[in-house]
Amino acid sequence: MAASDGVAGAAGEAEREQAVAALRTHFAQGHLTRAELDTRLETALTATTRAEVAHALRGLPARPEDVPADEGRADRRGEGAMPHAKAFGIGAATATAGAAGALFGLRVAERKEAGEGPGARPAVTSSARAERRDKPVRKNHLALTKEEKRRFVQALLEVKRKGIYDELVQIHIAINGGDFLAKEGGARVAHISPGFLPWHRQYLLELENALREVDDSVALPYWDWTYDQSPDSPLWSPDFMGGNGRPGDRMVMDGPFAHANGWVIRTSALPVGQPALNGHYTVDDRPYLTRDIGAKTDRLPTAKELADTLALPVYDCPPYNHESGSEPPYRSFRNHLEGYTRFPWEPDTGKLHSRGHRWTGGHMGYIASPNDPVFFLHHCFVDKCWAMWQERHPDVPHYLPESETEEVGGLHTSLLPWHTMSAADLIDHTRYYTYE
Ligand SMILES: [Cu+2]
Repeated sequence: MAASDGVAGAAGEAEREQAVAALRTHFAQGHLTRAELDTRLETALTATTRAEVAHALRGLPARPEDVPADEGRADRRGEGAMPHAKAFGIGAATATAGAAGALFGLRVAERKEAGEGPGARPAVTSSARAERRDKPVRKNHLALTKEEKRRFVQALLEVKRKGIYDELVQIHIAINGGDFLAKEGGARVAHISPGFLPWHRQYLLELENALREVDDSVALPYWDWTYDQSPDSPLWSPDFMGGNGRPGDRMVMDGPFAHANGWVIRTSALPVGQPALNGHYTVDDRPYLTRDIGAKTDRLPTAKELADTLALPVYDCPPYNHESGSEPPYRSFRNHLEGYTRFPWEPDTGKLHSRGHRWTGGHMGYIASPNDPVFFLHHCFVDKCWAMWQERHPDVPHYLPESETEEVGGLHTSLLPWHTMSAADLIDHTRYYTYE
């Protein structure tokens, strides 16, 4: 054991942890590539002298901005010290968190760590690049010019062609499957948990970064369903998302994401058993995108639903699941936005985020929802809602719980399967992009 008792030249746990925290921040800020980060982390974690710690930090500014004091503790994968990480078996098991992960034999995180396969690209692992260039400005899709829409669609098609898009779909299936399996107890990362907002923020960044590798003029647009509610909206036009599925098999027939125009679904899953969100799935091998607009619910979320939810002054509360904030004083902005609970004056559950998925239907209705590119416009608005809520409640914690529990991540828990950022890194979206 290296001593931290003042022996000249020896490095203790505290120094190592500080170095790890600093390296992660430098990585998040784009000063290091993923490969450089890994090499330097190795050096920092095994350092027994201060000289070795210094070597891990060579050539970097002495004080990176915004290093949370205990960030280093958050992400020491492989040590099994964090109950949350342990619940997932650490590392490779990250992407096999649930039945769906096992079903698809996913080893996404493992491949990334081994540095092989498409997952090894830095582009999919950080928002670093986005921060180095001009930050994207995310706009309502209704405000995009024809040319902006064309570039967004072209970049999406290229990201799909490269395999990155389907890799993101797989990640969602694996993580979401595990989350639903753990609905009534167990570790949840990105759904039915406070991680819902930070996790999807990183997920969207992963796509946006990949899009900007193709065309750095592109930013994710959003769909504000509080008023943009018509199936005749330009959202669903053939030059953008394409329209509803046809009667019968619900196949989307027009636009860039129609099967006939080349958009092929490569990884999908269908729920098995009851209730529908029980975490059990079977392979869905239909190669075409489906939509069933208005079939499961005939209305989209309303401005009043959103206003009532934005008024809630607490991010989330125990038990940090689908029941959080169900009772007065409704202390869960997260759960009301995610849509698993409701106010007594609201007619039914499945509001806001959930309702956007259900109203669109087809692929959007279950864990393989990112197969439909409108997923990203929908979640981009959900993400904006988190930013609007923060602006409205500047003096409360913008993520809770601060410390992780057996079931959900804390402020500094690194998010699976990437292991590159925590909620703390993601709270301030203006580090990465802005909303217009
Ligand atoms: Cu999701």
